[in-house]
Amino acid sequence: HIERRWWKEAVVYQIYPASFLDTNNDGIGDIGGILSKLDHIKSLGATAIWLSPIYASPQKDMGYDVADYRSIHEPYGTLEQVKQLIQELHKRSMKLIMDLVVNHTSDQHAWFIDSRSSRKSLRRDWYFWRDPNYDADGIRQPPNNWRSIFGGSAWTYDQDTNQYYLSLFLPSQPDLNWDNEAVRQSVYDDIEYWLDLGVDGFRIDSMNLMSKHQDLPDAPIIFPGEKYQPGDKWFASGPRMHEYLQEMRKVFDKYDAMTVGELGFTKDVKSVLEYVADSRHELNMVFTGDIVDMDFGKEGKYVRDDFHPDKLRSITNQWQTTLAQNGGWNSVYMDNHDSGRSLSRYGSDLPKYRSHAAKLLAIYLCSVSGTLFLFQGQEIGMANIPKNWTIEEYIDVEGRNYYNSVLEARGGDASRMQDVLDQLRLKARDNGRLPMQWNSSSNAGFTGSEIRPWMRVNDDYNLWNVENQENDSQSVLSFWKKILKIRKEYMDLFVYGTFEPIPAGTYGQNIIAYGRQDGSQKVVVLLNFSDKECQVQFDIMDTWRVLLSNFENYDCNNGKIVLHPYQGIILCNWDK
Ligand code: TEU
Ligand code: CA
Repeated sequence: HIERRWWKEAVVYQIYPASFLDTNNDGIGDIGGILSKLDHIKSLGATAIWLSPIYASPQKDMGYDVADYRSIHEPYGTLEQVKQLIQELHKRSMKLIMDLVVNHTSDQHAWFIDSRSSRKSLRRDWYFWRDPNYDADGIRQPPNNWRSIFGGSAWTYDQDTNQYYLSLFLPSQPDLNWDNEAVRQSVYDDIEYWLDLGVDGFRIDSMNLMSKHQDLPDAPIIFPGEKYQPGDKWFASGPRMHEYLQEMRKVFDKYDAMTVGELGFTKDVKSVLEYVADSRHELNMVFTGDIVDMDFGKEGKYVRDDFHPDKLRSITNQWQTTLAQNGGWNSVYMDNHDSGRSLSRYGSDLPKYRSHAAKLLAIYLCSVSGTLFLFQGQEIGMANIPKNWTIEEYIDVEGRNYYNSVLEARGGDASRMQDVLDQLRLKARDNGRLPMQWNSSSNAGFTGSEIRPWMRVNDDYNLWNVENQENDSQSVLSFWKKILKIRKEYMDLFVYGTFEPIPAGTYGQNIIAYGRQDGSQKVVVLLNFSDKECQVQFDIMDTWRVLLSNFENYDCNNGKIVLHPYQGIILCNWDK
């Protein structure tokens, strides 16, 4: 028996503020834009918004570098508008989830400015400061061999005090030292500030990096010959991680706030349960990331490894049969601001498949158990950056750093970079950051037609936009509305019901299939994750009816269902 909670039933719509809607014609999305589209989000069937960071920030990493947790990045708007947003959401019975980025701050945060000012600063220990190492030739080196998640050393040298500070992401994102109690209390104060204003929960950024091994030991050599190595063995899910979460949870519990932690590197079921099992009093759920990483190569994100339905099947079966059954809970998502669009990677954005593939992914997401997270644009089937765009259109620091490092390794020959561009086109974070496509006017209605948006608008906006799809009952948007209604109507089954995996091979390699059940109500979900027609042996004649499919016509005869490319179908055992 699974306990009912509001956050388990939530449909969370993630907004990437810079790319949502610009209302003052500076080319950057803003809170005014969000306020004006609440009815769109509500009509879709979402019950909450997760807002990527809107705090004051020099924007070296699009706001994931916070300079002041209590004030708003000016181009986005004012605190008054955020209060209004909370009010308008609550009026609509919707919730606001904010991003909590406290593994690190910006180097412009007052805490860091103070910490950096002198070795004697009272806040020196709020960050990780260490003396240089000197190699055999007497050359200054970082304190250890950790590699930054964005490339290069994870240490940044400070000339004035002749020490290095730890920066697992950018040099402008120094890691906070959570082992220092004053740091933790200050962060909790900032959290309470927002909860007092009425915020309903947090998505906790880089959650499990907040406790590092206290000796910061060298990383094992995983890539021989490379100077810097992945140090996650020592900086992910460190020794005091659970202690800190339990301490922080006391703050959240005062407000019945929801939490979802971004969990990197730690992947096994047992460890995940230690974060999310109810009895642990830590987090409500985590983003494990394995679905957004399905096409990453072993040697790194941008190394080619094709998507195969087998991967999605086994990841789905693993989490769907373990977390909720052991007092934990799943988050369900395929898209966010850190990844290419799932449509372009696991479905297809070719014109002949695009609409059906987007709906297939919707069927998957809405028919498994957990709290559902959608990313802006997913509801209209937005796609990745077009093939013919050049490297100049990619802005994000992660992809740019990768491109530049390969370019350098290849002697600066830009004509030999096509393979890297192909990988960026699939997985670069920029893909999820193109402006939202509202209508077919120039710049897709995202900003004024004469304005240059901060990121280029996808070439396909003329056809693929909200306005067109609102007026089309066959559109991806109409389908999302329909399926979210069904998910809500049969919440006990789709959100809380049991999950029965149907083993690989039962219906062929390309089909993902599973059963869901609540009491006597059952569904079977059949998903063709390929561009091939597939025949499935399934006798639906007497007991089963079609609850929903992404194709108008289905062909079920003599115990066989013929699934079109990218067809998904939910069969139910009750009369509709
Ligand atoms: O992401 C954490 C993280 O580990 C990412 O580097 C992720 O692995 C990568 O983006 C995949 O390409 C969070 C935020 O979601 C991300 O936007 C920030 O850049 C990062 O933290 C630093 O705050
Ligand atoms: Ca603006």
